[in-house]
Amino acid sequence: MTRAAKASPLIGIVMGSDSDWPTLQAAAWILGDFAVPYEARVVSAHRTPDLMFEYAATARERGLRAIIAGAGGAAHLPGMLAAKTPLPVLGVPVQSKALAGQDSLLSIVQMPRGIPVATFAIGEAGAANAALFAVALLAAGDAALAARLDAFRRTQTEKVLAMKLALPQ
Ligand code: RP5
Repeated sequence: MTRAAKASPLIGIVMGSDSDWPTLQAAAWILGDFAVPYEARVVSAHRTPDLMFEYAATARERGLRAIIAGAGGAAHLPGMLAAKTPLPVLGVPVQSKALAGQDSLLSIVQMPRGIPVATFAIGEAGAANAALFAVALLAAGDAALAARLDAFRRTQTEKVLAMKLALPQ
């Protein structure tokens, strides 16, 4: 376990099944890189509804500042967590087998007015971006973290500027 995963967590990463972990791991890697303490747990809206309620209802008092929630199929987890916590919930649609994650995306994004869920792209890119969004939320009150986010973005820019294309001979 990384140092960021051991310290008192600021970000909760939850998912409906361990089969979602290969996707949600992309969020954990980013938070680890930024040294943001997080926890990662399986909490299913459909199969452990009481645990889901308890997780959401106690998240703020446990010190979490945001929850990244990933699920696939009829993906109620992010919306139901948001219904039970005032913390920002960042929803990650996991790519499902039947509908390639379109079902997950639409289930998460179409929240009725009043209970928002910030919805990210399907799959690993969405998980990574949800973590970067969480970093940005925390960075608003943490100058050192803001500097790390600036550095990350500078590095990304430099990598793109250095890209060379092999032209056909
Ligand atoms: C959802 O059902 C999970 O989020 C997962 O994406 C999907 C399939 O779950 P498993 O059958 O792999 O456990 O609740």
